[in-house]
Amino acid sequence: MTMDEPGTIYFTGTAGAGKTTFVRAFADWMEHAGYEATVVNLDPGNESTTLDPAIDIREWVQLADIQDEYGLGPNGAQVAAADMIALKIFDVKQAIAELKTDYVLVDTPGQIELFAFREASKAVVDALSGDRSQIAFLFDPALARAPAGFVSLLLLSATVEFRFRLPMINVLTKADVLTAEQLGELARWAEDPEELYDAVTRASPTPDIQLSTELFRAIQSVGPLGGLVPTSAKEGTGLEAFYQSAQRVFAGGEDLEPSHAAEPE
Ligand SMILES: Nc1nc2c(ncn2[C@@H]2O[C@H](COP(=O)(O)OP(=O)(O)O)[C@@H](O)[C@H]2O)c(=O)[nH]1
Ligand SMILES: [Mg+2]
Repeated sequence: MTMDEPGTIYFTGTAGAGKTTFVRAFADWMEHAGYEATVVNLDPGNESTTLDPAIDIREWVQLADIQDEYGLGPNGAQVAAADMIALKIFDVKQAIAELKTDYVLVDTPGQIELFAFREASKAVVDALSGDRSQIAFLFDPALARAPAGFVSLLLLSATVEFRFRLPMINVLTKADVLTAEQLGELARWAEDPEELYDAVTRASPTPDIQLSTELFRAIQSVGPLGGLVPTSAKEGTGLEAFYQSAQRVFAGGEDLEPSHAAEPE
């Protein structure tokens, strides 16, 4: 690890999970706390008027141009763009290096499949990431508050980890829309797969026991979530706790990768 290498955090999660809003809120929090952070937008379809990234992929890759040039609709253009980003990534990397920042906060495409499931994204992350990189996976309460939704997000988070092989932090967004009771429940599910299993079986009276059991065996062998940091970008809560979690990962480097990533003794 070189000390002048910035710490990079990629923010991912399902469409509407709050990635863009969180990146802006966290960048503001960091600035107030006296840290140097640079916001990078890797979402060519970003429509946020508030993100205000220092480096923006739309300088290099424009959806409207791709639609015109290749006769594609909006979805096709998004897919083509995901691959084109990889071709421009060394320009992005150069632009980041010139800013000499301590932290790089990367907003990723709204549709998670464009980031998580495409070979090009692996190339993008490999090219941008130094030794100090991690992924924040954002849990949207709209999905996470039902047991089945929570399980789906867990599996998606594990898929992202499997693809990128980077340390992960799981973050609950929009905590302000949940009651204290709901927050407590989500925290228990995050800590204890048995609690989650009970909730899933309670929620569906005739669960596919075989499938649920196998899925939970997989979740358990992947290991505990390592917590779910509750945050609200709207109210500015949980941002310091998120910073501390990210900091622990950066400080520990290899040693602090999730426990299940470690080789058996
Ligand atoms: N209540 C609440 N809404 C939020 C919060 N963060 C984001 N949102 C809303 O969730 C929606 C999606 O947010 P956005 O950041 O665009 O999600 P993205 O698609 O993951 O980038 C927007 O309507 C936001 O205003 C939050 O902390 N609290
Ligand atoms: Mg977004």
